[in-house]
This record gives sequence, C-alpha cells and structure tokens, in this order.
Amino acid sequence: MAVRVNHGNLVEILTEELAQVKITDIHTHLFSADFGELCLWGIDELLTYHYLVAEFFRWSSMCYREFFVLSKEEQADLIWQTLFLDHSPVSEAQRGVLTVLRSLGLDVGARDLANYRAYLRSLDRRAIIDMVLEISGVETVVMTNDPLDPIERRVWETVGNSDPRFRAALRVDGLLNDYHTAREGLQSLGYEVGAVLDVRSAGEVQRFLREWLRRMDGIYLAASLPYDFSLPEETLRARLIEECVLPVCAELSVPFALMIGTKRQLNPELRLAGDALGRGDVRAVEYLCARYPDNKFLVTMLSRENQHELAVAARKFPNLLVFGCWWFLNNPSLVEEITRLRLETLGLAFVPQHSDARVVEQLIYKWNHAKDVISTVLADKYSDLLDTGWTLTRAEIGRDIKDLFGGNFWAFVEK
Ligand code: FIX
Ligand code: ZN
Repeated sequence: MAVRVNHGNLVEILTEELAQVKITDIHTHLFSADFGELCLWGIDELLTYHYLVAEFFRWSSMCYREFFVLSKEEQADLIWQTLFLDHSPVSEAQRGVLTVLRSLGLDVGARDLANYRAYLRSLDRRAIIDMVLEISGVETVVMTNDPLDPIERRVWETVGNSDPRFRAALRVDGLLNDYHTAREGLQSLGYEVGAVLDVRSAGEVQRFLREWLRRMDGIYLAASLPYDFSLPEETLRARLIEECVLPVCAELSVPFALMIGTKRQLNPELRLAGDALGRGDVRAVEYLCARYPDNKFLVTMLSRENQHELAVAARKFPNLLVFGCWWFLNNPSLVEEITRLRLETLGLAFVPQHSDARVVEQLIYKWNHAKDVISTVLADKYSDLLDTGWTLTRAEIGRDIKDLFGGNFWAFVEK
C-alpha cells in the first residue's frame, strides 16, 4: 500500500529516502585504483586539500616556498596545528575533515592526528574506496580525464579503468585554453595539428576527441572556462569549440560540460590553491544552446551572481542541464540559496550537486553535507505542497530524490 506523506512523517521519510539513494557524482577529480598514485586518499591528502592550504595562509606568515618544499606529512601537521588546534575548524572544508573522521568511526574529540594517520595508513587504496562508496552512498563516480597528462595516459594505454563504478569524462582545458602547448601534446600522439586551425588541423583535433572519447568510454566532454569566456567571438578557442568539440559531441551524442567562471592563478605562489573566480557571461551559454539544438550542454557557473540568469536560461532550452554548486559555492549557505532558487525556477529538472572531490574520503563529507542542506530545502517545498491539499506518497518522494541524485543526469546523457 502506498505510504501517504503528511507533515508529521515528512522529515523522517525524506531522511530515509536520502540515506538510501544511490548517487551519481557527476564531477570529481578522483581516479579508480587502476590509476595508482593518481588515486589520492589518507589524512595527509585530506589535510593538504588546496582549499585548506588557502585557509592555512590566512593565518601563517610562512613563505610559500618554505611550505611547499615540506613533505606532505609535514604540511599536514602544520595545517592541523593551525586550522584545527590554534583556531576552531568552522569553515566548510575544515568541518569536512571532521565529518570524514567521525564517519570512519574515529574519535574526533580526541584530536589525535597520529591515530587518524595510523588508522588510514593501515588500509589500502581498494579498501578505502569500497568503504567510502558504501558510507557516502555514491554508486558512480565520474572522473576528470586528461589524455595529455603522461601519467594518466600511460594507464589508459595499458590497464585502463577496470572499475565500473568509475566513469570517464574527457577534459579538454589544455586544448581550449592553451592551444599551442596542447598542440605539441597532440602532435606527440600522432595527430597532425598545425599552428593554424585549418581544415586539416580541425579534422585532426576532431579525430583526437573522437578516439579518446571512445577509448575512455567517456560520458561527456568537459572544460573549465574563465569568467570572461564569451561566444560568439573571433578567437581560436571559439573556433575549437564550434568546429571541433561540438561536431564530435553531436556525432557521438555526448554532452559538452562547461564550467564557467574561473580566474586561474590569481596568486600563483599558492599553486593549486591560487585560483579565484569572476562573474561570467550567461549569454555564451544562451548562444550555444540556441545555435546548436542538436548538442547537449551541462553547465555550472562559479559565481553566485550568475545563478539566477543560468536557471532562467535552462527554462528556455531543453538541451541545457544545470548542475552543481561548484567549488567556492559549495558552502551550506550558498548551496541552500541556490538549491531553493533552482527548485523554484526549474522544479526538479536539474542536478543539485557534484562533489568535486580530489581525495577519496572527501566523498563522505561533500555528500553528507549536501544531503543535509538539500533535505532542508525539499522539506520546505513538500510541506508547501501539503499545505495546498496536494497528496504525496513516499514512492513519489523517492522517485524525485532519485532523479535529483542521478536520474536526471543519466536521462540527459541518454537523450
Ligand atoms: O576545474 C575544475 O574542475 C575545478 O573544480 C578544480 O580545478 C578546482 O581546483 C577544484 O578542486 C574545485 O573544487
Ligand atoms: Zn573540478
């Protein structure tokens, strides 16, 4: 018999459905165990996450170079001391480490870094992946894959990815944002790409994209783009998108994911932690969706200021799927605001979050925290429905949650 939802059981039903949903995490920087050293895990990786490195330098006057020559373990010790012991760890990334430790059954109150380190080191890569996927409820992890990275390429050319829980996404930042360096990489792989994007070079770039999407069984092709990304325009990047990326995506029915709004290396001394953001231009997305109805676009934008316009654009174009609260937006207050905005503008037709995890255990906190916020927002929305006299069943709530946490993405990919 269908379970009717009412104000009294709504929160409990939501909590239970969220606890059992199988998540597809549509954008991460994780790798399956096949990728060896590229698969990051353990307390030292967690503590040296670039979000925390940036936060460490809010307090420390240490010179950047002095910090980066230290071993991972030494860097982690400094970050632990500064961000967790000398000050209370209230930021989202700081709290995240504690959520991970607690979820792994460790005693957070003991503040015993040596013990956390010893426990995590007693596990191996495969064991930690199994454990984390189980705890976080993540069923499928989409990686970020760059064949121009020699370490990664060697894996694809030898063992490949043998773990079906991990899926590939072909990332082409190098090609779109630094064509001349990428061209050398393509040439070394046998693609005859010239300095000028003539018909022959465009054909070779297409061949590269097609062959690597097939080799990786890539679900989508992706790029992060700067805040001043604009289309249409007379640039090499615009031509690469319109003459190479979009034709191949259309041919293989693969979405093109655009992650717009970076301001890379605002402080290069901070290395990976040195990137920032700027307000992007939604008109580029509108142009693509209108001009290329046979292409599918997955879009996330980094600036809070772009979210409303982007959601409105998605009302106009069925070939646009908005996803995630990316990077600097992944703070509970902003996730809540953006999720409300999207639900009110788009109904349930979007992908509320991706983790962007770089370290396996981060899946635990990124999803645990996201679910808490999404649950609060959904409770409000379903409660408003009940107030109108609308009836709801538990199965309907389960269906909606499945759509948000994976179904919408897969339906778009398979469209
Ligand atoms: O470009 C990206 O995919 C970004 O997510 C990363 O480059 C960024 O460093 C990050 O880790 C954000 O969460
Ligand atoms: Zn990312």
